[in-house]
Formats: sequence, C-alpha cells, structure tokens
Amino acid sequence: VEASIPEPLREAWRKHSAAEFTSKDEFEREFVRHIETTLARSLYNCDELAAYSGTALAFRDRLIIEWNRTQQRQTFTDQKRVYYLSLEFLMGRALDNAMLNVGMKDVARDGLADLGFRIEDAISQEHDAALGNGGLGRLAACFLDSMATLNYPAWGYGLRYRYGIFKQEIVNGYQMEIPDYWLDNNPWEFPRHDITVDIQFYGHVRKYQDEDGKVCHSWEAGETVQAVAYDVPIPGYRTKTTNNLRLWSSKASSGEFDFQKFNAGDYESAVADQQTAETISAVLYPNDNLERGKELRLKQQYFWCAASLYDIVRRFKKTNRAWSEFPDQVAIQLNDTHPTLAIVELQRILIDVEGLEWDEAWRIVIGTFGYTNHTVLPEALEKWSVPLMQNLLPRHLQIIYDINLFFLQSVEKRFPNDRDMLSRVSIIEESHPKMVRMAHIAIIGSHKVNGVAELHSDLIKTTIFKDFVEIYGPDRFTNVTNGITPRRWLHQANPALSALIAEKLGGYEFLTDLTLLDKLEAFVDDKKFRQEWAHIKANNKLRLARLIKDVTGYSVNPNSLFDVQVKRIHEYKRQQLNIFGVIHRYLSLKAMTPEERKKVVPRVSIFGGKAAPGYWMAKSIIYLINSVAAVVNKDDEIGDLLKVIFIEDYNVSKAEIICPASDISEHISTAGTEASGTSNMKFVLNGGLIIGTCDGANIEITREIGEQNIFLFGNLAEDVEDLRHRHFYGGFQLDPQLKRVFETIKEGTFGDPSSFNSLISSIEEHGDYYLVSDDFNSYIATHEMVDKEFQNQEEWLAKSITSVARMGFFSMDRVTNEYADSIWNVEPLDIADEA
Ligand code: AZC
Repeated sequence: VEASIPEPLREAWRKHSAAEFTSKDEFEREFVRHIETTLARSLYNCDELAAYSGTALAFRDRLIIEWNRTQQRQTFTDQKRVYYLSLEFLMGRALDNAMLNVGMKDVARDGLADLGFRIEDAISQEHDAALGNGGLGRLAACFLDSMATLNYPAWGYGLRYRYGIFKQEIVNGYQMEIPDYWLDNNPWEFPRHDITVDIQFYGHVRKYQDEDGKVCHSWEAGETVQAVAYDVPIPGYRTKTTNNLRLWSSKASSGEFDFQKFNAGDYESAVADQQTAETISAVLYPNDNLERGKELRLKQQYFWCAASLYDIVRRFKKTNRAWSEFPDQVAIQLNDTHPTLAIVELQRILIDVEGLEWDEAWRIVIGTFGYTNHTVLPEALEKWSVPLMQNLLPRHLQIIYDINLFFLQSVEKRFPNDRDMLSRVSIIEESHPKMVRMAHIAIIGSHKVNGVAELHSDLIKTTIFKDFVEIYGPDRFTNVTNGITPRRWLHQANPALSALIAEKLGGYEFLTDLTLLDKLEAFVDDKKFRQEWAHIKANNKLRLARLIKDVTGYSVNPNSLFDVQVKRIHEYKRQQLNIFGVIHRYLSLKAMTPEERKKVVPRVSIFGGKAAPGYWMAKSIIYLINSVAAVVNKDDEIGDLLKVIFIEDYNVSKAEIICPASDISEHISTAGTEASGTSNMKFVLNGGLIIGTCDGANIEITREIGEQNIFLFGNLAEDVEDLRHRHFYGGFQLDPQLKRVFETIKEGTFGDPSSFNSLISSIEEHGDYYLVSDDFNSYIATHEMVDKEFQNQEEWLAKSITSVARMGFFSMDRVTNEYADSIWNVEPLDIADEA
C-alpha cells in the first residue's frame, strides 16, 4: 500500500503515462530510440540481431502498457481467475506473434524497410523459448494464447529454466545434445526482484498444542531457497487483454549465505552453497512421456508449486474474503501430475498456517483443482519413493498419509471386504521402497479429471483409473479434446493461406471463430481458388526445400510428394515403422525396370524430432534414419524418386515452416498409445492430408473431415492386447515384407548391422510390443494408395480444401471455453465498454 502514489499527486503521473506507438513514424522513433539508448548502438553498428532487439523492445513497450492495464482491470473486477500450472511452456518465438496479435506487423515491416532491414531477417534472429519437450508443453502455450484472446483472467505458472530443451546436432548420423542457454537477448521477461518467496525443504515436523489445546503441526525447515518471479506478457489476438506468465527462478535465500563459513575464510564453499540453490531451476528435464524419479526433479516440482500457491493465496487474501469462497475465486488446472504437490501444499497452508479444520480445508482444495491426464503409458506415470519424500518434504508426506487414510476409510465403507480394491487405489504402493502414486493424489484432490481426446478419455476410465470411476461415479471424469491456436499455426505459419481464406470469407474473423472455415467448402470447385491453393502449397514446399538445403545440404525436388513425420522420437510413435517402410520402398524401386520407374511418384521422406538423451532405442532409430539417408540419397539409380531427410533440432519455429509444406504427414502410433497428438491438427489445418492409425485425435479428425479425406490403417486399440499376447503364445509370423527389410539391414546395406540389432530384435524376438509387424502390411498398402491418389492432383486438392474447411472443431478457443464451462466455472472479462 505504501507503494501507491496518493491521489493529489497522480495527475502528474497520468500526464506522463506511457503511450503506444500508432504509426510507422512512431514505430521508427521507438525503434531508433531503443537501438541508441537501451542497446547503446547506432546506425553505424546495427546488425540484424540489433534490429530484432530494437523491434522487440518497441513492441514490448506496447505489451507492457496493455499488460499493466489488464492486471489493473482484473484486480478491479475481482472475478474468478484461472491458474494454469505447467512444468513446461513450449512458447517458440514471441516477436512475430506479438506483431500479429497487436496488428502492427505491416507497420513494422515498412518501418524496418525504411531503416534498412527485412522484417523476416529480424524475426529469425529470435531464439525459441523452448521450455518444454513436446505436446504437453506446446498445449500449455496454446492455452495461454487462447485464454488471453478470449479475455479470460488467467495466469500461467512455470519454472524459469536457465537451459531449455537441448539443441540437437547430428554428428555422423548420431544425435548429440548441446545445452540450450536461451536467456541472452531475451527482451520478453521482466524480473520482479520485489516478488520473492522463501521455499523450505528437508527438516522435521514439530507437534505442539495451541492455547485452545488443539494439536498443531509446524514444519521446521532444514534448508530455504528463494523463488524470484520473472513475468512474461502474453498478448491476446486483437484484444486489450495481455495476461501474465509467471516463471520462478531459484536463488540462495538471503539468510542462506553461510556467514560462518564466510568468516572462517571458506568463501568458495559459501559460494558453492549458493550455486546449489540455483540448480533447482537450472534445467528442464528432457524426457517426454517418461519419468525417472530424480530428487532434483521433485525439488523443482515443490519449489514451483509452493511459490505459485503462496502467490495465489496472497492475492486471494488481499480481497478479505472468507476461506470458503476460495474456490469461487480461484481455479487451478494441473497440467499432468507434475504439479500434484500443489494439492498437498494448499491443504498444508489451510490447516497448518491458516488454522482451518481438515474437512473444511479439504472441501476447498477439491473445489479448486482440476487435473488433466496426458498419457496412459505406464513409464510416464509419476511415482515418488516414500523415503525420498519423507526426507525432502516431511510434513507433506504426513498430509499425504492422512489424505490416504480418510480416502481409504470412505472406500472401505462403500466396498467392504474388498482388500484388493483398497490396495489398488491407495496413494501408497506397497513396494520396496514404498511409492507415492501422484495420479491418485491428483484424482482424489480434484473435482474434475480430464483426458485429451475421446479415445484417451475412455481408456483412462476403463484401464488405469477404472477403480476411481467406480468410487466417484463417472461425473468426476470428462473429456476435452485438444486443439491448437489458429493464430500461430495458420495465420503466422502460413500467412499466404490465411490471406487467401480471408479473401474468400471476407475477413479474418475465422481466426477467432474457426468454425467459419466451413464456408470454404463452397469454393471447392472454384478453379481459380484451387489454383491459388495449390500455388501456396508449392511455395511453402519451396520454403521447406530451402530449409532442408540449409540444415542438411541435400537438395530435394519440390515437386515430389513431401511425406513428413516430426515429433519426439519414441517407440510408441513408431518412427521405426516409417523408416522400415522407406527401406521397403527403396527395395521396390531398386527392383523396378526403368520403364516402371517412370510411373513412380517421387517422394521425400522427412523426419525430425529429439530423442531423450538416455533413450537408447530412440537414438538408434535416429541413427538408422540417417544411415538410410546416406545410402539412398546418393544412389544415382534412384535419384529424385526417393530422398530421405532428417531435419536436426526440430522445434516450434521449424514446425512453423514444416507444417504448411507437407503433402502428407504421419501420425502412426500403436492404437491406444498416443493420447491425442496435436501436430496432426496443425498439418490438416494447413492443407496437408494425413496417414494415421485409429488413435488419439486422429479418430475425431476423421469424424470431422470425413473418412474419404484421411488415410487410416492398422489394428484397432481394442485388439492390441490380444495381438501382443499372440506374439508370445499364438504362432506369430513376422510380416514377410518386413522380414525382407530386416534381411537388407542385416546384410549391411546401411552400414554395420550391429548398430541396429536391438531395433530388430525388439520386434523379432522380444514380442514386438508396439506391433510394427502386425501393422506393416496395411501401412505399406496404404502408402501405395497415397501414391496413387497423389497422381490425381485435382482430387487431392479437393480433399485438402474440404479438410481445412472442416477443421473448426480443433481450435484451442473451443478447448479453452470447454474447460472454462465444465471445469473452471470462470467467465471471460467483459472489456467491450472500456475506453
Ligand atoms: C502428450 C501426449 O503424448 C500427446 O498425445 C498429447 O497430444 C499431448 O500430451 C497434449 O495433450 N503427453 C506428454 O507430452 N507427456 C506426458 C507426460 O503425458
């Protein structure tokens, strides 16, 4: 309160309050001012990086103004807020997005041209903000964009990693990992050195009685680390709302610097302690769909949850409301189980610090939280060892045991004498050591649990969380099928297509109401429109061909069929199926006569994606792809008929170039393993067709666009269990075409075959868990159909246009509104009548 200027003095402030630039001239003035003062450079010393910085700083000023106003507006109206807790935010670049959202990109383009720069060159200087692994982190970023665009009062909370996801380099065909130090020249974050929270770890719990004789608990910490807030403005598209993403950075607590050591002359070890504190937010764990139970990871989780909750509770307490109103003011969404400790922490604050009774506190907790599950893969389900938790968070472990006790008591009442049920649903797994099952806490402590596509949401109800459906009834479980933001994934990534659509629909309203795309279907037979559509795809393919030349040195023929699979490398996503298919294609081409080859559609098989550094099998897949590329791409007999490309360091900004350029993309996970997938949506929205299994959101994409517009193949989720069983017990026969592929590899066609032993033996000998052999035949047959249909370009174009027209359902805005209605119970802020 003391920081607030008294009313009589405010006039002077208002007179000088910052104003946005509104013209090209003003933009240029702001740009030059930043170059000359903020950056201390000049027109004699301004390279493209400086031009990027100057532009970003000019736009940043605009965002800050709107951002401050948004925060004031939200405080003033005091509506319920949403807090999205995610350990990952895969944001990509911010400048282009900010320019498009503010609506001043053309102004900036002209201004930069006056000053000697191409806007594209400035944009491409920006380092991706890559604080995530894959789909889960990118979904969080799409949420932020959509919540701001729809004017929801919403905050994101995450960690400010010093190192984001590693940079991938391919050296002699192998993946190498380079640390991604991304914070230099990052104008988008604001350190808030005044917003800090001391976070406790270790220590012990002291039990005592208060004046009324009530038994209380106090956690006496063994170590304290300071959380410092860094804020990132999140502009909505063509709205005044600019929301906040708050990222916490760890620092030695001011009291922590060990003065005894210091005075004893042990300066170095005092500094070393300081560095230990800083390691908490140092690095993003690079695993996608895999948990490894490392203590530092648990520390990250608690550090971030505790700091965020402290902040949320502090904000709530300023309103002087009764605690019972907390869930009417606050909705917290848990992006997977990573923030589950927030449930325990809120219960701890309410009972230990605020003195509420257990039951009242627990009602508040459940009313506040929602939990989104993103995977059924067992290796990704988080469990923490009890001894580890006991040591790091002794009070939280007690509370977890109490939550479990009350829960199991209630289950026992409803299901007497079912001991198996009790041990299955218990938060504690009775293993050695005992483990805390985080998903169970998340379900028990939330009022809604959702999956991310229909099949996935059904699967969690019938498999991993079946018992909880019996206990709570089906209402606690729901589905919200994922989506993507059309701002980044159509308008920004594919400006020409966006402009063509706008021309046909009479404006850009489709960017905020994607269902309007359906009006495009009326133009499917319009000759000129088709030509323009085809022309845009051709240009996007040229742009990708240039990127390929840049990063791999290979030239590809842009008239080939571009076949793309870009995503994290994982056995369940089955890049191995794809590359085995490529080898099969190569063998078929080699066996053809020159006459036959003339009829073949030339193809470029494009791969991209990172493997977790410790995931040997995924790394072998990358090595195989590159080994096949090395042989095929220099085979003169084959020439343009087949090229194999691995684009290194796949990330958000590369995805923006790749997605608009595909003819076909591959979403070919073993049925029942990919919860949703979101790149499938990006490719279709950009006019690419897809080949896919009946898995995740592919199923709903098919329902929306029509099954004649998608290439589906492979076994169904309901048959997977039987098929797996047959590999061990039912006379399984390796697919003969796949066998031929394996023989070729074993002959050494692609180099030393021992490098690929484990890849092959996992299928031939170890049960083929991902059913590569079972799906191989239909995969190959479906690719033959793709070749055939691609030759009829008119039909292909019709499919492409029709599909885009029917993609309205997959807008992130639909997703955000569904969460708001069915999980958060929040309303957007009405900003219409404001000046
Ligand atoms: C991913 C799913 O694998 C992917 O199918 C989904 O589209 C995405 O989440 C967004 O919901 N999951 C993860 O990235 N990670 C975990 C732990 O599930």
